[in-house]
Amino acid sequence: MPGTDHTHHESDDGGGRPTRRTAATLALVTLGGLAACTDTGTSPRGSEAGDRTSDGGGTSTPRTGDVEVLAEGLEAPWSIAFHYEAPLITERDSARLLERKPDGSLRTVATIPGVTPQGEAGLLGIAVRDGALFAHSTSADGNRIQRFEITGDPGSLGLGEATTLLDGIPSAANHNGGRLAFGPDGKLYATAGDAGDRDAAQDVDALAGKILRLEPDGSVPADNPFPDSPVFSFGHRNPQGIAWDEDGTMYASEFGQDTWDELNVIEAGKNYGWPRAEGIAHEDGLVDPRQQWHPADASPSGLAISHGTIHIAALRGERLIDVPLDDLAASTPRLVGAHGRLRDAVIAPDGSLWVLTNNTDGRGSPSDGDDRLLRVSAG
Ligand SMILES: [Ca+2]
Repeated sequence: MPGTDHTHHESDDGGGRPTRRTAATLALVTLGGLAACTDTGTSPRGSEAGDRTSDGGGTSTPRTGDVEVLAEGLEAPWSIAFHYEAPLITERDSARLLERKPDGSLRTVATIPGVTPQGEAGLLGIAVRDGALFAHSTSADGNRIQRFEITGDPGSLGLGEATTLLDGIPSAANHNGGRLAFGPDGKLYATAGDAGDRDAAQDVDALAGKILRLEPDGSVPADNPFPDSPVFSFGHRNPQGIAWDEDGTMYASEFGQDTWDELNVIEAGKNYGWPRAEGIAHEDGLVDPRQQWHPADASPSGLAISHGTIHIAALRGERLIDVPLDDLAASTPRLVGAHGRLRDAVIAPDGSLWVLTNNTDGRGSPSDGDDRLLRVSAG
């Protein structure tokens, strides 16, 4: 990869292992693995939040401020999706697909075959539609999008054989994209990083540095902007979050190089600038981001939209960034530093906001398996 483009990778951008990890967080680790927090008024989490509430009935998860810990013991988790009510979680490096069981514990549904994790590559985004799992992962031959039938019932889910819908998406240890989501149009969207080949982002014949759009069977939609191409938008560096509002407008987060991370409104066939521009450039022919942040304050990965607000999970910024849909140039940071790096944000079937932490990857230290799945108040 270009020697000039190594300054802002998602996983080395924090400058080392977090040191502000709280005593309460360390206490959480001692809880041991995958135990759920569904049963008790004796949680050691009490020290983490002065305003922890107790329902007294033993039925709710202990609260830590406006955050509930739904699962812990995760290792480099990347994406959440729901099969009906059942939450599914990917782990990037282990290539495991996990299920959060109704009792709150985690079990392995399957290990996705043929995944070759390296740096930011591995098992990445997932989406679920009509009883099938769609997974974006890295193989020895690049990133691919695969479909698997989901079998069984919640608590004992399984996966059928893989059907590869698209492969040969350029992959790399950095700028590897990886998000996957269904749009309101029923199409499957995927984000592809430039994989270290920045010029590929401007080449509409290349799959790197793009947002891609497929039919659920992997074919190219007839109304894609470039004939017979899955390319939907181009000029992206490393987009990792996509979601739509109720009007069908598409939003995407993107890692900048070392100056500006971006929030973009995505439209078919448009050029989002990279590498000609990073952030707002006012150049003819390029679509500017609607908001930009310095990487230290953001490094945005997954995003979700509910109740008129875009919620962005930020890695290096170690926060949730809330952006109101009616003012895309505004933002409110939340949970700053409280849970470390955040990787994904999704809206659960009940409308609540779920977030994955991301403190166990890319630090060059032994894995603690102490990443967590959180439920966060909407605002
Ligand atoms: Ca841009």
